[in-house]
Amino acid sequence: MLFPEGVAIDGLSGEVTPSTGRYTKKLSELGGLFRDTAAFDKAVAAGDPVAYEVVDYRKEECDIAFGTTIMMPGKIGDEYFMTRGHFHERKDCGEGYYTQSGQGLLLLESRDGEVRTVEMKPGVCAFIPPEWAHRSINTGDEKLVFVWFCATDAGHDYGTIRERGMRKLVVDKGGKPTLVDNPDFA
Ligand code: PAN
Ligand code: ZN
Repeated sequence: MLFPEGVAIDGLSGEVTPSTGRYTKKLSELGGLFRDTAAFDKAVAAGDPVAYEVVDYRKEECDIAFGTTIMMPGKIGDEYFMTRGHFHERKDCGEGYYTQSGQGLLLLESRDGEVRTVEMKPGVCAFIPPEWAHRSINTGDEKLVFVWFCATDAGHDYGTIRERGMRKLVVDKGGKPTLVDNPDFA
């Protein structure tokens, strides 16, 4: 039987207490994500920093799960540190992203090619509808921390975005995050 409990979420560190799992993505695990491969190789060789960390609170016997994503600031070439991005496997599963600290941009793309962005800033909860791929981008100089919540069995389809990329990129143009076409979009 599951029992209720209060879960503390620290809005600055993203720590979840108690948590049920976590993983860390180092830059070297994100090969192919950034266009500037020379800058990528250089950053990996110079220490392979952590790009982001995900902490979760999930019980397989329950339909909802939540947790945090903690994204480090950084850039590879003119692209900011970003998550891999994915569709959910279950076609009826959306998600919410509630930003607690930092600044970012959520890049979304529907199955039929619509592109939208939602600003990620403290106090804003982004609504991610089902069948929209979503990628978070830390456009600020500090950690970007957000709480996510979705169905426990939503599932992650990473392959689609890994293979063909997203239609748009967010690049630093003169210090401003700017949405541009992805020349490599297949
Ligand atoms: C989030 C993401 C998390 C990391 O929990 O999984 O921010 O991003 P990637 O999974 O794209 O690497 C979520 O959207 N879960 O469904
Ligand atoms: Zn998701």
